[in-house]
Amino acid sequence: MRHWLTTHHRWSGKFCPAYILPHWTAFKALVSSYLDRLNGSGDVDGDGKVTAADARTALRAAVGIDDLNDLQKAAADADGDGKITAADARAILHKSVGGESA
Ligand SMILES: [Ca+2]
Ligand SMILES: [Ca+2]
Repeated sequence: MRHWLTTHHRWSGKFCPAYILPHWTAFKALVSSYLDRLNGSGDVDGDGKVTAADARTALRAAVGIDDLNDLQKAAADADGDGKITAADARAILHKSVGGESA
């Protein structure tokens, strides 16, 4: 999984406060599980529900009207191909009305 938690390849580790280290693994696991839940979830606006508004936002991004931040892009990419397209918007809309995502 590609993400921003990977440390820099030249990171020495010597400036990391010792009291953080015992919690770092747990923190990384927490963030990873959050990102896994988010990826392709369709909840583009992050309100915890998948609705037609999420589909509309994804469609606006697909046609270039709106820019999404990285978290929104991850949520909007319903089919996981790395791009936001009309197919993702359709899948989100389908999910919002109770169907399974594509
Ligand atoms: Ca939403
Ligand atoms: Ca996609």
